[in-house]
Amino acid sequence: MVVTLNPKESNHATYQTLDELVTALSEEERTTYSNIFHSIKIPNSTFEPCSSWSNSRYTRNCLAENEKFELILLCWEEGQKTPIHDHGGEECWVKVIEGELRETHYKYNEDGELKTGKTAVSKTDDISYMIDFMGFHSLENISDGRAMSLHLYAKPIRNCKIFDDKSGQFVRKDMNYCTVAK
Ligand code: CSS
Ligand code: FE2
Repeated sequence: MVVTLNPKESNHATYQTLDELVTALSEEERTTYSNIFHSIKIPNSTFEPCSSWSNSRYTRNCLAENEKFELILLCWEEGQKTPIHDHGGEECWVKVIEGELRETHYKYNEDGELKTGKTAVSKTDDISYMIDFMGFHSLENISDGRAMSLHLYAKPIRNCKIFDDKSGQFVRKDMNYCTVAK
């Protein structure tokens, strides 16, 4: 961890390696996670050895996981997207490492119909936040090529609700990792 003195904000810490980030998240309370996640200064090259790619779906690569949080690298081929989903009651921060993601929000209206809400585009280094009371969302890689994003979930998301296009209903699904960092 590097502590720099900034005239506006003294003792502002930045996290320059995955080890520093994981140590901070392990030691600190969840209320500080937003600050920590906004203070990440890890070079993109750090994430390349942790990446994996599939033509059939985006991959979920576990960088760290314990009872407090999980830190996952998502690797997206061009055009890949998530189904509409919730976050199993947990908090979710997403930082774009490389590329551009479009987020679309969904909510039920008073008639029980699932409606599209706001959309937002996140570019490299942008951070977004999601929690179940904000509704459901989906993410899509809209880059001309691959994208990578870093996801912090607190606590870990063991299962979540995924929208099933065929039945038009949400179904609860267990979450899996494609790779696990040693
Ligand atoms: N929740 C999805 C990614 S969008 S936040 C997942 O972990 O697969
Ligand atoms: Fe999500």
